Amino acid sequence: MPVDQVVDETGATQWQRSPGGLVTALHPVLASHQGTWVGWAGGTGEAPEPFELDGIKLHPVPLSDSELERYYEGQSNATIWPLYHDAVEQPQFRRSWREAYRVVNARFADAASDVAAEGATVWIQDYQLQLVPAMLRERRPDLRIGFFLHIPFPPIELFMQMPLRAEVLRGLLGAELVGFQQKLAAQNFVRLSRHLLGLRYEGNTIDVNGRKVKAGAFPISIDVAEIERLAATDAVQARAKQIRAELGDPEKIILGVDRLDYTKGIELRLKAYRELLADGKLEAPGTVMVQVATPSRERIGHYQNLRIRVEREVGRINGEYGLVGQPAVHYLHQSYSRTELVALYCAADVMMVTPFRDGMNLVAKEYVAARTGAGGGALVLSEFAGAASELRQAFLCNPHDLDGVKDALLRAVNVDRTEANRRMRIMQRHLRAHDVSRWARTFLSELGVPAEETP
Ligand code: GDG
Repeated sequence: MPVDQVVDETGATQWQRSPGGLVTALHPVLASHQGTWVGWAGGTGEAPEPFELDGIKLHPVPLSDSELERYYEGQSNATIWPLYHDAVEQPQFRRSWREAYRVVNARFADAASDVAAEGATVWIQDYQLQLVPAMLRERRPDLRIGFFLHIPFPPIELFMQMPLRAEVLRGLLGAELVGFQQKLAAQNFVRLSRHLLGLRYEGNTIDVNGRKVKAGAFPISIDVAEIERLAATDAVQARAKQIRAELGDPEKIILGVDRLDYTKGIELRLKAYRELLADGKLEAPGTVMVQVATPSRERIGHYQNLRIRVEREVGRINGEYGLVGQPAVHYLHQSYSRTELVALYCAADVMMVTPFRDGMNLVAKEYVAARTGAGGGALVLSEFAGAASELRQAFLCNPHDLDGVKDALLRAVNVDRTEANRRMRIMQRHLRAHDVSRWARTFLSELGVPAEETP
């Protein structure tokens, strides 16, 4: 759920809305239509009672300790997440995880079925809930059901590895509209329906025993106006200057901001930087790298191994190229406020976004939006991030080709200001016309929601 629990001055626990594009986009629609957000509130054991916050109703669904382990960390994040990201890490398959996935998906379907009014629209989000569309349709045939997948949808050969494959596909086909970040993902899905279930399709419309299911690409975006506004505040500008000063006023700051996830190519980006230092093409402390790696899914083995590898690489770079009081890489395994992130975007000359596979990647879009005022700035972007289809003026690279990444980084570091501004302006114009409200509006109207009821 888009809320965090905070303790106020009196020591009482309160709910607070957490920032984020999805909630910003959906909040107005939910608030004006007595909408309910059904979700997991975090934590295990009994769920909090339903409550209202800022005009929207929140309906928490509980998870037990063992479901957290089997459904969330297991089936969602150790089976589906790696499988859907090109198996960058080996997906793990366990029967007990699958069962927990079914049980929890059914619980979400029950909850949605309980709160939805007659003929209501239900929009289900992401890979943790792929069985819900069909489960909900069975319970409530009167509802209008949409589904959006935030992560990639894999090619047939990979999807076919999953023991739960037919159930997941039938689950998704319970929706009237299944949305993806990319056209290719929608095509994978449509072809898979024929391959696995023998269903016929025309264009992107699948015939499920006489019922039409549409698939389509709806690239998600950010709240551009909010980032632009934040970046323009005196506080953020002052903080950006201060960050530069604290880093020793280097000529160039290279930034990475990611959840510490093996899909994001953090280790690769550090290697590219190290080799450029070794080649003498970059030098520290004239150039400094800052890597924010927000803690994520810390109980899962893949993530624990990644942390060890990344931290070893950071230690190696600083050992070889740092000076007393002047590390070559500042590595921050911490979470930051939104304002601090935007200040970092404003302070950075080069942003590196180098995932091996990423549904979209909002950090790339946030960096571009944050550069509106200050000018300059260069984005190094992996061709395997969904964002690469839109941000064509970035320094694009193939993350599987280390020399290519080094080359893109070097070009970004050395780009002149006029060229940097030209590239940024084109991307900024694109983002302003394609913000997260437009994403939500486009999806909902394709689902058949009347225009006056969309954001
Ligand atoms: C999934 C898909 C798709 C990061 N660290 C902090 C923080 N963040 C914020 C960023 C950005 C968001 O988290 C991360 O979004 P991404 O898109 O980069 O990546 P995923 O988390 O993997 O998201 C992805 C996305 O869903 C949306 O559909 O784009 O492909 O994998 O907004 O700014 N925010 C704060 N502190 C941090 O330390 N406040």
